[in-house]
Amino acid sequence: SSGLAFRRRISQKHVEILGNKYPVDEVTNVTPSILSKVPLRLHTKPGHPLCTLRGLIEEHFAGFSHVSSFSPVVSPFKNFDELSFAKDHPGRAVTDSYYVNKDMMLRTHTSAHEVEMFRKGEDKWLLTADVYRRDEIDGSHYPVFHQVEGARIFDATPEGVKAVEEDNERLAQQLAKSNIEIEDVPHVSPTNPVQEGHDPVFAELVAKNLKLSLNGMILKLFGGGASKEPLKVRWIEAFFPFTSPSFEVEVLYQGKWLEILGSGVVVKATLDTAGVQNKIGWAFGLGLERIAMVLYSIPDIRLFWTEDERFLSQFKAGEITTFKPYSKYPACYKDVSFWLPAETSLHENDFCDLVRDTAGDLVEDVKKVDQFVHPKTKRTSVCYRINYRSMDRSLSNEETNQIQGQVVSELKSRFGVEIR
Ligand code: FA5
Ligand code: MG
Repeated sequence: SSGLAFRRRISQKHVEILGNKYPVDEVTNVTPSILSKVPLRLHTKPGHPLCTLRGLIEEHFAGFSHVSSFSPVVSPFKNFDELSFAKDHPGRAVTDSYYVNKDMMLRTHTSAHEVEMFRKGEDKWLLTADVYRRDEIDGSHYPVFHQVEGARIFDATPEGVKAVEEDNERLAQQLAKSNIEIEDVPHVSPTNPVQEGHDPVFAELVAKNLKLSLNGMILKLFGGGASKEPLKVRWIEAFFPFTSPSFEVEVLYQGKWLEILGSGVVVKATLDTAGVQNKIGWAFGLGLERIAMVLYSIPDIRLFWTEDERFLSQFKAGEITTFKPYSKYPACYKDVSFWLPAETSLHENDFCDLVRDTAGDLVEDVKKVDQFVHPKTKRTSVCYRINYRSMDRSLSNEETNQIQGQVVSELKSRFGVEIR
């Protein structure tokens, strides 16, 4: 349904992304509002909080090369297959990812470039980029966000073992002097195994190196305050098709555990594909917005995209300061209830994209507030509540009604629903 909806809306044969033209087909579901974000590259704008945070991370990983110039348009092969994703992985669905057409998509994570980076022959690298996922709408979800991917590989030789051991000792000493409280999980376990073909002792040392390196980074980012309370970090067993063992990291911030990254020991298949032999190492991928919202006290993820000087002027390159919110403008709630046509399934993400595409950043939140099946006709009725609120000004009721009117008419013309 998404591809059709898109074509009905912009009846062009091609979409243009960063100067390249891509033919539109029945799979296409990128929207004009998403495409307008691609050239912005917030992580490269000096003074922007995301750019400053990227800089601090690059500073921490001294000696790592860094790249931030890859195009977000990649093949599904690169985003998924090359990273050992199963053929039926849900992330591949058109409801979850943005497809330019059947052959190309917008990357859903920076891991899409792992093989490419390893193929360059780099042993230590960082990569920052914008990534795209179809998702719900609220204050902490946006269909475009930014990730930093990092990796380090060691020679699978006795000298390599020695190098990791020495590095682990150095990193452990740095952490020992700091005010950090770490809840750990075993480096390997029956449910989080060493890969076949990896020396278990070496693999454990590498996992330990990963944890020490990232704990050091977290301490640098979050541990700067004068608080006497120790910084609390917890490691959790995780699963990714392209790492084993795998971990996620959460940081306790203002009473809540916040997931900031995924990581693990790189699967051999990734390095093999990249033509890298006799090496073993780790990789991680972290969300810049997640961390920036906490460090700068930025309350709404849309703010990263605003051009309002009251936002931008508060930040200085290289410095983390607390954001002082300017006045919050009133919210305006509008409901829309409709019958789904019998033969259509309207995914929640289709609805959210339609709203985002019509109302842009004037929409703060979308919630499904009701759904039922009519006992006789068996038709499904749904009701969504849209919260309109500008971050820059007060919206008049006329303006909100007009936007809501557009949402309703788009809904009818794109999906053929019957408004109740
Ligand atoms: C990944 O994207 C993996 N590629 C990470 C990885 C890399 C694992 C290398 C192993 C080795 P995940 O989907 O969990 O994993 O996202 C990683 C981080 O991105 C999350 O921890 C979070 O900080 C951030 N993130 C994920 N989804 C969102 C979102 N919708 N909005 C903001 N940040 C997000
Ligand atoms: Mg995750």
